[in-house]
Amino acid sequence: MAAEKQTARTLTLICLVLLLLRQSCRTFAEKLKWDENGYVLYCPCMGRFGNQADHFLGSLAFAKMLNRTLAVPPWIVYRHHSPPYTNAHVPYSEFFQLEALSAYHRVVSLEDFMEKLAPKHWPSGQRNAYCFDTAAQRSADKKTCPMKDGNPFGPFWDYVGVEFDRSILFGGISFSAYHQPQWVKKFPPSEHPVLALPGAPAQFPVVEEHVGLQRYVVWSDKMVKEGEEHIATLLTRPYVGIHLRIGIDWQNACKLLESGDTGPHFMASPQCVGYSRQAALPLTTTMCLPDLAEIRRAVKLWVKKTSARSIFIATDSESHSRDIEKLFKGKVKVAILQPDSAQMDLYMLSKADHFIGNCVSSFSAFVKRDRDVHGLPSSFFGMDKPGKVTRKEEL
Ligand code: GFB
Repeated sequence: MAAEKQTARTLTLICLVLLLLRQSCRTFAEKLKWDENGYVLYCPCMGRFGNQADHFLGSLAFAKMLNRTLAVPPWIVYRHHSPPYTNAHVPYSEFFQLEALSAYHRVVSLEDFMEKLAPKHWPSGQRNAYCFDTAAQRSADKKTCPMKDGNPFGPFWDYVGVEFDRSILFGGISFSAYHQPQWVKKFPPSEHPVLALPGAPAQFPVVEEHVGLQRYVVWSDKMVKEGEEHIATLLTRPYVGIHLRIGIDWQNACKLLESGDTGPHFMASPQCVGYSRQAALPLTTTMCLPDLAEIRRAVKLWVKKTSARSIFIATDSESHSRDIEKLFKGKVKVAILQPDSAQMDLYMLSKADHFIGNCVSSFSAFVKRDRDVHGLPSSFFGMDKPGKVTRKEEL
């Protein structure tokens, strides 16, 4: 009897493995099959990681809206200050699972698209660029899309070996859902199979309705493994993660706030002041550029509230780790990583028991969205309860 049960169990296991194998073979084959509904290609040519991630969510939504497969671009990493000084193009799957995006919409990596599909279906000589007519105005003949003009545009398309043959201009339409019918009518996939755009077909910061797409951005196994090792070595739970965006470029950016010309929203600030321009909460200089007093206040508050036993500091410049250590008289461990890739700092912040971010920074915004997906709590410097206070309550 026991032997029969064992055989049945083994058979079930074999069947499951075969089923899984068949499934993954099918997914692989599907990935390589040409999609007659067409493709969206774009360069994540604005800003660094946080900006690119915001744009990515909007672009994913845009591809779904047009029912075209999204060719997921690599992340552009700028190495202005370290050799070889040229941009690195890091495949999406280095940091995140490409397959996880498929739960929302059809995707293929841009690298796979170029290597496996483009030679047959989008060959040299047939590579159209699509751009707003206003963008083409900058070219000598005023009719050419500026696809490869300057950095990061040129190096990006060179990375995937693309030269453009012809430009197709458009105007009077935006990337929002309102213009979906116009896109479909103007560019049917039968005549325009590949919509290659100079920038992301999306807004910055990400619009409210696309914030939730973050759930499909899932850390790669490699990031999880390395990240968990760092957490185990450096920290003791519960830990508070803080993002100090205080470097010189940021100090300059925050100065713009003082002029009052920024309006109710400034960079990623809708994440804490609210998406409605009319009802936006005031954005203070402390929220943009917290001074040491504010950093100490917020850290003290949340360490106490969460009974944290350690603190993780991610920073673009100074860590203030000594000052923070002193606050707790050595009773709370303070750790910094200074990783080779900024994404490892993002991972560490994403997994903290509490996160204190910078409301204006899209780097912090990535962490906040990721935590929201997993129901983890976050606050911001200068704003302990984001989203809890409405304009009405405040008045
Ligand atoms: O990510 P990001 O677009 O966020 O750009 P913001 C900031 C970049 O600075 C990150 C580095 O992608 C990282 O490379 N950085 C910032 C950090 N904070 C940290 C950190 O805690 N750890 C590590 N390892 N690296 C915008 C820019 O930045 O700021 C715009 O995208 C513009 O181009 C504007 O410069 C002023 O939204 O904070």
